Amino acid sequence: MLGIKEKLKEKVEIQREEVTKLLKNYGDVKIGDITIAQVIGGMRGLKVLVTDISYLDPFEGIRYRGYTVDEVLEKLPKPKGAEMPYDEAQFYLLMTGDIPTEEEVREVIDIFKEKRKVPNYVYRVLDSMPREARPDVMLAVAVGTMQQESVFAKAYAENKITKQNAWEYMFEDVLNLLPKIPMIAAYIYRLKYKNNEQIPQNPDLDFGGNFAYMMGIDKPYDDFSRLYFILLSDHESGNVSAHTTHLVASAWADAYYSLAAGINGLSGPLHGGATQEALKWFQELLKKLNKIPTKQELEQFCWDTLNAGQVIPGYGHAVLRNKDPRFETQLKFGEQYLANDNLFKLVIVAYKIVPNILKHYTSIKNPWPNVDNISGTIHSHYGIPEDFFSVLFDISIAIGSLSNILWDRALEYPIGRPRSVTIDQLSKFVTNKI
Ligand code: CMX
Repeated sequence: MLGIKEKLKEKVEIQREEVTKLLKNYGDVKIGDITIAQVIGGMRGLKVLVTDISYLDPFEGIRYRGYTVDEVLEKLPKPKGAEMPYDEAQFYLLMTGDIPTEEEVREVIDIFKEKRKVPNYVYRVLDSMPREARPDVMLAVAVGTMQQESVFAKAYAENKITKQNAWEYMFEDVLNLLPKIPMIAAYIYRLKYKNNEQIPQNPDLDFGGNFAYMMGIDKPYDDFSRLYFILLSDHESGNVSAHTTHLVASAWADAYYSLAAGINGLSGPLHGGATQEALKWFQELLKKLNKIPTKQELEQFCWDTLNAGQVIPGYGHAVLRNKDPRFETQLKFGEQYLANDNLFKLVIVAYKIVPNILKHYTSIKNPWPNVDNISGTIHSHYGIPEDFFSVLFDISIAIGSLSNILWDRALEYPIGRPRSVTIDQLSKFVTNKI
C-alpha cells in the first residue's frame, strides 16, 4: 500500500472516532444563532460547514492544516535549486495534516508523474471546441469528459461502495485526476494563444515546474507557479468553488463531476474573476496617465472609481480583517523579480495610498489589498492573457477541493440539504405569526 494511503488510513480512524464522539455526546450543543440578514445575505458569517484542510483566521489570515503561509513555505520540501516548495508537498500536507519528509513527497511526485498522462480523447474534444470558448469552460469540459475514468463511479455501479470504504475509491480518483489538471491547462493555453504549438511534458519535472515548462515560460515562472498553486490551494470551504465541489460530492458524485462543478463555480467576477478586474483597473490607470501616478493623481483616479458607484477591485475581504499574507508573499516575489515592471510599481504605489482613501471615505471593514490585487500583475508580466487567469486559479483549487471531498467521504458526511423559507414566511416570523 502507498505510504500516503497508509497514513490516511490511520488518520481517518482517529478522526472518525472524534466525529462520532461529537455527534453522539454533543450533537445538540448550539454553536450559533441565525438572523434574517444572514439568511438573505448569502449565509455570511454562519458556521455551517466543517473542514480541517484550512482555516481562515480574520486577523492572521489563512492557515493550511494549522500552518501559516510563511511556515508552509519554510517547512515544505523544495526541488533542488528552487525557492518555492513542491505543490505535491502541499497536497500531502492538505491530505494528511503532516509536513512530508523528502521521502514521503518523493512518493507523491512519482505517483503524479505516472498518472499525469491525459487520455487522447480529451485532446480531441478540446481541439473540436470553438477557439472562442473560454479556457475555464474548456477545462471544465475536459474534466467532465474524463468522468468515464472514475473508479468511484464504477465501484458504485458494481455495488462495491459502502460508507466506510467510499473514501478509498475517492482517493483513487483524486490521484488519477489531480496530476492531469496542469497538463490539460497548459494544453488549452497553447491551443488558444500559441497556435496550438504544444510542448510535450518533461518527465523530470514536478507539478509546478512541468506546468511552467509546458506553458513555454522561462524561470522563475516555475517557482511562481509552485507558489501560486500553494497560496490559492484552499481558503476554507465556504467560498463558492470549494463549497460547490463539496456540495456536488455530498450526493456521492465522483471527483470528476464535483471538480467540474467547482471550476464553473470559480468563474464569476465576484470570485475567481476579481484577479482580472484588479489588473484592468491598474492597466486603465497606467494607460490614462502613461506614467506612474503622483499621490494626487492616484487619489483622483480612486475618486473617479468611487464616484462612479464602483468598488476599487483588489481591496477588501468578506472575512479577513487584516493584511492578506497571500498578497504580502506575492509582493515579495514581485520585489525580487518584477522590480522594473511598471504595473508592479503601480501596485506598490497604490498599496501606500488606496487603503487610506478606502478607510476614510467608505465603510469598508478591511481596506488592505487582497490576494487578487497582485496576482494578475504577475501573471500578465509573464505574458498570460487575462481570460486565462481563472484556469490558473482552477489548478490551485483542485489541490484543496479534492483533498476536501476525500475527507468528506472518509468522515462519512451526509448529503448537503439545508432548508429554505419564503419571504412571506420570514415576514410572518417577524410578526410572530409562525
Ligand atoms: N472599494 C470600495 N468600496 C468597498 C470596497 C472596495 N474595494 N470593499 C468594500 N467596500 C464597501 C462595500 O461596498 C460596502 O459599502 P456599503 O456599506 O455602501 O454597502 C462597505 O465597504 C462594507 O463592505 P465590507 O463589509 O467591508 O465588504 P464585503 O464583505 O461586503 O465585501 C468584497 C467584500 C471582497 C466583496 C469587497 O471588499 C469588494 O467588493 N472588493 C473589491 C472586489 C475584490 O477585490 N474581490 C476579491 C475578493 C478576494 C477574495 O474573495 O478572496
